[in-house]
Amino acid sequence: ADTYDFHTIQGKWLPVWQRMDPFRADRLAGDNPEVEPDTRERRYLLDMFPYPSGDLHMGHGEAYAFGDLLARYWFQQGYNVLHPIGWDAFGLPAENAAIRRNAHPAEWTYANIETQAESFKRYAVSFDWSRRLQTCDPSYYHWTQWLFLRFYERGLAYRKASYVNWCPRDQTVLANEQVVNGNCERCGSPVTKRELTQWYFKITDYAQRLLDDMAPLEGRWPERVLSMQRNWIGRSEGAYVDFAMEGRDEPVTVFTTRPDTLYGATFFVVAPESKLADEICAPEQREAFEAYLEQVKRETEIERLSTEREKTGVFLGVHATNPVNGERIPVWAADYVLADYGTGAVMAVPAHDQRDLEFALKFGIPVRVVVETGQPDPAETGVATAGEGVHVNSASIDGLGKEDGVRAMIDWLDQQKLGRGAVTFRLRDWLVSRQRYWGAPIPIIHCPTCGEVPVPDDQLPVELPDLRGADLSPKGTSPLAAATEWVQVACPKCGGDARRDTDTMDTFVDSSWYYLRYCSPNYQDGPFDPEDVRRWMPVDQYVGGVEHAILHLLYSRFFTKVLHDMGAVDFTEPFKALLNQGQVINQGKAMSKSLGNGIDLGEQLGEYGVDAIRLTMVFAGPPEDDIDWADVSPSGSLRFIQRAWRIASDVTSEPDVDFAAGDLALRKVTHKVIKEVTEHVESFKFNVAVARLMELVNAVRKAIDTGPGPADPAVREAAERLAVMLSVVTPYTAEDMWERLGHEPTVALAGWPTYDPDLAAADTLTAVAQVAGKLRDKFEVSPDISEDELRQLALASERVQSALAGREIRKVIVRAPKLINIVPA
Ligand code: ANZ
Ligand code: ZN
Repeated sequence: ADTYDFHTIQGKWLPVWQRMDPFRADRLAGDNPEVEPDTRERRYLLDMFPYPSGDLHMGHGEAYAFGDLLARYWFQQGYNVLHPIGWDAFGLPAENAAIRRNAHPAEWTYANIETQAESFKRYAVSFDWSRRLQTCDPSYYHWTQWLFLRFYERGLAYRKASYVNWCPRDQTVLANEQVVNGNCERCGSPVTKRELTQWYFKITDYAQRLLDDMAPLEGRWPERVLSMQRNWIGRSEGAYVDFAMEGRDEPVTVFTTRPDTLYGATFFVVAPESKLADEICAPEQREAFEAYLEQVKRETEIERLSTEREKTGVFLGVHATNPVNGERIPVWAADYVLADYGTGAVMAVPAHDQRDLEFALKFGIPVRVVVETGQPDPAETGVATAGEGVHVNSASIDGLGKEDGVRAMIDWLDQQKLGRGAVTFRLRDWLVSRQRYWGAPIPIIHCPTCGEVPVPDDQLPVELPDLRGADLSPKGTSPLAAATEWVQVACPKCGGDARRDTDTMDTFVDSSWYYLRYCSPNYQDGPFDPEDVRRWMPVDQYVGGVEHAILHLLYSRFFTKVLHDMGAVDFTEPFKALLNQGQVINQGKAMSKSLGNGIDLGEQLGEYGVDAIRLTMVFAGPPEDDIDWADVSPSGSLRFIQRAWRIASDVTSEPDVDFAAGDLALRKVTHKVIKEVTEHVESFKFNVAVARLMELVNAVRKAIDTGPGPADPAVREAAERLAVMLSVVTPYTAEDMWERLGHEPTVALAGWPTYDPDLAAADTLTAVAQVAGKLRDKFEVSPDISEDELRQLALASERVQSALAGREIRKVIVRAPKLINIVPA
């Protein structure tokens, strides 16, 4: 047919590509890759893998359009590209949906995966389908469990009882990262606290390295992500200081960033839910304390740290001794001190810490200025003075500035053995256990005699019991506990009756190593073939949403470091470069059911076709920016694609014509466009690259209609180059153009065009500079030089300057690009 119809074109090429399977990694390897390896330079492009919670949505459409553009560009460049796909298939969304629909999470999950896989194929993403994986497959979580055991052996997986974030609706524990503004990330319910024994990964051991190793990522990861990670890790320098505590043999240690303010410490605060508070509370204050504790447990962390809220607290009826002056200061419990930061206890310096000041003013505790900053008295103003100043009322450090004071005080504490310099991190250990069904079971057995016993490696995977028909709705204990036969097991050590751990792992554990599994997805002897990982890793380019800026990326970095320390990999960072795409929004707002502004990807594809939608995504703006679907024009994209396709149909020359014999003007445009598109793609300016391709389409159209005509070799050259470059954005149209131009499929591997630098060189023309109307200098300039650039150029000229001979300039007349006239006074 000679009219463009995307249905026909999609229906024609999809099966051809499926037969060809052109995007396999190591495609050029022989039957025995050890003997005949694919020796081309390798590139690993990783798209964040999807959750199978329904069909693909607009956000997927965007993210995978960008990822695929880069992957296809690399394929065209001739690299040996690894571009895999899989599913992050465990987790709450699948489980909740399954409960709602009264189906097993596995059925629901695998059905969605099939739907998404078909959609990906239709969307023409250049995946290596032979490497597909699903984290809920036993063949995958076998190795998630295996890794858990290696962490356990290294002391990096441990259990402890603690207050945890609890979602009352989902009835499950949440990691700090999953609490957003005090609410459950998934369901939005306010998060409360609960004491539970939970499994943790000791990511805090890696806090400093997670910071240090960010250096090589500068400039290759978005700065926003790096700074979010830095804040999350939250390194603080300061000191530990020991305070003697009434009724207790051991001193109590506090962490402070301002040891120099010790003389200003007029009270002492402990976190209400800390063991210490419970231990030291005097009998006559017990009742008040316990009432307060109950109140605090109902609060969220955000409320507790809020600076807006009125301070609350209760006196514990005991005193601590300030080590620098022997002063007895009252000990309070207050919710603005957190149990799991620093030591859970603080020395309070109301003059120089705002929270302490508000507390002191409310409860009538003295405020003592120890740093003279020139600001008014905090006790009067209610504003603590935190800035630079000179120490006063501080004995030996009087007269010193802040930094010297800190150093002198740490030295003194050290000598007296009353404290020491210290670094703390805001980063907490990673809570990995969940009381839910749809996750990888924790491979530990609890034996009454032997305690925690790891499941032996040869008994992995510990498969999920079927539990078909069982009630999976959240109850606060793991549904696995109901699988009695599964739970009861012989202790691997003593053979006695023992019980399996019934918790499952956080899905972030699954996604912390999937990029390694892709290197050898069928490997049976470990999570990955070390040789394959050495060939492919680290990932050259990671593409995904900024919503993973902290959690997933930090955990993956942590996993990589642990594997490095185990000697399993020889690198310490998994992802060399990161691209965060923006969101697809509609009418300026995130799409949501309640707003009714949702756009369905499937419907868009049905109306405009895959290529037009992909092009719309790419052309909308810089990839990091949000795309407002109300502002873009898929029909405009479709019209452009039709114009491009029409050009290929119009070419009348044979495929072997000599391009050099073609029309020079058109050839110049073609080569210039190749040059610019290449540069724009390399620097992720995909939208600008598309704009250049549009320019090329216009130029060829003109050449066909009013210029040298459809038989000119330059027209064929332009059309062929256009097809290849378009293939990274609009693969169906490009393939069809390629066929119309007389070539075999697939255009995807035709090879990225190169340009002739002479033809691509920008045209120049001669600009003249006059002084008082007299010609003084000439310059070769670009036709699109700006007035300002031309002015700069003229004023920098020695000839112009000597003609001016130091005279004042009265007027400058600029007629870019050709003329500038400088009129002296
Ligand atoms: C005395 C002091 C004087 C402090 C002063 C600050 C200013 P960053 O920088 O975030 O690490 N702190 C320590 N542990 C705490 C906890 N568990 N909950 C709440 N606050 C805690 O904060 C460190 C500072 O926060 C510490 O330094 C301590 O107050 C407080 F003029 O000690 B400071
Ligand atoms: Zn035992």
